[in-house]
Formats: sequence, structure tokens, C-alpha cells
Amino acid sequence: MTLTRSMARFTAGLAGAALLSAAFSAQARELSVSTVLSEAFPWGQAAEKWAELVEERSGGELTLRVYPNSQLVSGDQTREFSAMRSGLIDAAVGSTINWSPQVPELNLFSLPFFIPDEAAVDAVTGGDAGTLVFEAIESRGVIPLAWGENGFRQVSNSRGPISQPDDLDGLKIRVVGSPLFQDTFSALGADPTQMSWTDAQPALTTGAVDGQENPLSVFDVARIDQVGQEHLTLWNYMNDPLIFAVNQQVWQSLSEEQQAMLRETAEEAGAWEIAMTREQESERLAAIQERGVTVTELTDEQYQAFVDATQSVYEKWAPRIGEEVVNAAQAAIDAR
Ligand code: X2X
Repeated sequence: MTLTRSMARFTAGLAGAALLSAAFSAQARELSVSTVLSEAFPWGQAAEKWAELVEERSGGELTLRVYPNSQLVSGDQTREFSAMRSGLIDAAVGSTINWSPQVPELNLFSLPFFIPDEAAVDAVTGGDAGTLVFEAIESRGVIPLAWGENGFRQVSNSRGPISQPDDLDGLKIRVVGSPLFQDTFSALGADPTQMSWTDAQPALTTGAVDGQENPLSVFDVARIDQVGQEHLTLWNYMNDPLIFAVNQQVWQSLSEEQQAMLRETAEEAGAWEIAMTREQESERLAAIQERGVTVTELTDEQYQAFVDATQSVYEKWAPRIGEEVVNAAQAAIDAR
């Protein structure tokens, strides 16, 4: 008698669990998240962290699946924003550089020697300029949620140390597919050539290009010194923030709770990744030096020579970015 009753309860329990899990899977939804770099890099780890937090907080109702190596855009990272806007990709943790062809305001961060240090980055992203940049993204059909950081970009090459603009003379430098970079490296007398990250590594290996520019974390993890890049100059000429974002239709299809949760988890993952990236800079530099790379630091005077040589880029691009955004950023930097 007791046995039968507990059996019945057990069976009812099972049926209930089955019902529950059916309801659950009917609701469970997976969003694709594009990144350029994999989880070997802080950038990929930022996206994975976001996915982890979403899984935890949503109880499995909403999941993020990260697709690294620009695979959702066949390696062409400058198409990521358009793909997210059109709904081919649900979400992304992307670089301001790669999205700048579609969102001109994002060129703000690529202005050479404009944002000199971490405090300046935080003042810009956390202030009015950051708000204007997010509005610019939203006006183009994508919902921005939070900031992350690829880092300050440093230049490397296989020929010799770079400590003045003349040292770049005639060097073939791989740059990302955004026209501003073409202007910066031309102004410095180099011979810039645009290509995706996917194409950059073979080009460095074969010597088709002499140099490249990327944050220390990318240089370190991708072992760029092992493809002949033996000279590295620390010039902090620009910072490359990352942005966590979601396609607008996807965003509108979510409940308010889900939206709040997605934003909160993106902010947490972004803050976590920014702190980690910055903390790791000095050990990455030490590791790079240990592998035999010549590291050049600039005196104030040498730094100023680069600033002067790229002044024309600032003048050409500030109006394209928008005076309001540039002025807001400048004010935030001055007040930091
Ligand atoms: O292509 C690059 O250099 C990289 C990986 O840093 C970006 O996607 C901006």
C-alpha cells in the first residue's frame, strides 16, 4: 500500500519533470555571438565569460554560443557589424576598428595619439562621448550593451627598431581594414596594406609584409615574434575597445527581464575582461622580452614627433567622426 502510493507519487513526479523540461526546451533559446579572436585571447574570454554568466542567470532559458575567428563572416571581420545588423549574427563582442566602416563615430578610438592612457580610455567610454558613440551604434540598428578592451596597439616589424617616423619609411605594414589606418601609416611614411587578421599571419610568416600593429596580448598569444617580428615599439598610439552588442530585432523579441540580464552580464563580463587585460600587460611584456624581442620605448620628444607627423590625420578625420563626439572625448580626457 505504502509502496504503491510512493510509486504513484514517483511516477507523477517523473511526468511533472518531463512536462517541465518540455516547457523549458520550448523556451530555451540560443543566440550566436561573433568574435574575431578565440578564447586563447582576452577578447575571446570576454565572450565566453558573457556566455557563462548568461547560462547561470537564465537557468538555461537563454544561451549564448560563441563563434570565434570571424567564422560567421568567412574571416572578413569588417563585415561583422553589417552581419549583426541584418540578423545573420545575433550578437557580437567586436572591435571598434572593425565596426568603424559602418559606424564612423567609432573612428574616435583610432585617432592617432588621441587617447594616451587607461584613465583617458575610461573617461571617454564612461562619459558623454561614450554615450554618443552608443547612440550612433543604436541609430544603425544594433543595441550596444557594454565595453570591453582589446588594448593599446603597439607597432612591430622585422627590420629594425622604430623610435622616430623616419624608421617607418617604406616599411610595408599590415593594417586592419579601416581607411583611417591607411592615412595614419601613410602620414608616417610607411606603406600600409589592408588585410584581415586571418590573412595577416601568413603575410607576416612569408615576409609579404614587414610589420603590423596589435595589443601586447595579441602579440604574445599569437607568438607574433615567431614569425620574424623582432622589434616592438611601445607607443600607445591608439586603444582598441571592444563592444558587446545585440541585433535590434533579437533585442526586441526578448522580455524585459532577459534584456536586463543580458545587459548586466555583458557589463560584468566587460569589466572583468578589461581588468584582466590591463593586469596582464606587464607580464606579457616580460614574456615577449624574454623571447628575445627588442622593445623600444619613446622619450617625450620622440613621442611628440609621431604626434606631429600624424596631425593631418586628426584634422581629416575629426569632422568625419563628428565634432560633438570628438569634443566630448577631448573634454573627458582633459578632465581625467
Ligand atoms: O585584426 C586585428 O588586428 C585585430 C585582431 O586586432 C582586430 O580584429 C582589430
